[in-house]
Amino acid sequence: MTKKKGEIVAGILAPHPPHLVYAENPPQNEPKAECGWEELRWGYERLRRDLESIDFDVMLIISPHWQTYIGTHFIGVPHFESKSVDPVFPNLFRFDYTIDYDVALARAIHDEARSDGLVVKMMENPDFRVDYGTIVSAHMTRPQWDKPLVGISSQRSRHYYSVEVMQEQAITLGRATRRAIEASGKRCVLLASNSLSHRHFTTESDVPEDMSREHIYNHHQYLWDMQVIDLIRSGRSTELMDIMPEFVEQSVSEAEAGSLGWLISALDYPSFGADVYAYGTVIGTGNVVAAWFPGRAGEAVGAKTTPAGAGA
Ligand code: 2X7
Ligand code: FE2
Repeated sequence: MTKKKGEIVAGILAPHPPHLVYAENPPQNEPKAECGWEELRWGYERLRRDLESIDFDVMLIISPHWQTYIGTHFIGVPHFESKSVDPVFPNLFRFDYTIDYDVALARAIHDEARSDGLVVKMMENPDFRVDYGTIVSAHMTRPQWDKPLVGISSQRSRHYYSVEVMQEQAITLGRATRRAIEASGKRCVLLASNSLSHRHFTTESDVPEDMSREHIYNHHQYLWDMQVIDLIRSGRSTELMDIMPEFVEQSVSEAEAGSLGWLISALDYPSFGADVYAYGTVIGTGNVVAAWFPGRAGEAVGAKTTPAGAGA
């Protein structure tokens, strides 16, 4: 019997401010909040509801907070348990995690990426500490923690070389990821864990969840975010990739991690729009929760409502 072809069933832009987990008050997180960042948290809630009707095996994630300077690394250890403490916000995020990893799929992507000329490595250190970006995006998308992850590092070629080199490598990694998924027979959800505009406040209010203090950092950042969201909603992926380098430079976007470029490439430049669940700021950074569902191409809000040629 021939093996069924694997597929990407959802590609999600899943930002990871630790504030969102803090405000959710899950039992795994030690600090407790009164409330906060409802727009984003309720957006994630709607995303979770939509994901309930989709059968999948594994979630793949690139987090900007697992950074590697020589090559792209893949988690090659099947299980981790420990506590993750955010280095910048230890007051908000001290999270006990138990995570299973799909090492076979990670290795298959690693091998495909290597055959395309990328520098790659399987990360096999049993004492590795999972970064908070991975944990926050995974938790907000699937708080049951019942699916294994594939963990992929953020290769910092943007800093070592340039934003254009970063993007080229992210595109290559996306293609390799897609091929490995298809060969695996698995149904996969991909998470690009990053904020959009990323200028942020440098001081914190006494009560972190004081929403009277939360707003976009400045209007230019907001305009960049809206332009990117328009392209996401209307399925103009090629244009999105074309403006990505400038977007990263101008808005200090966390897309510099390569995560969003990887996602768009793995989805093969979707010409259908993503569902946008929420936009909101966290310490002034712009964050969008959005998902492309290839099996529902054409249904997304943006695909129907944005006139051809609008925006940008
Ligand atoms: O890592 C983050 C982030 N990307 C955005 C906002 C706040 C904190 O942490
Ligand atoms: Fe971040």
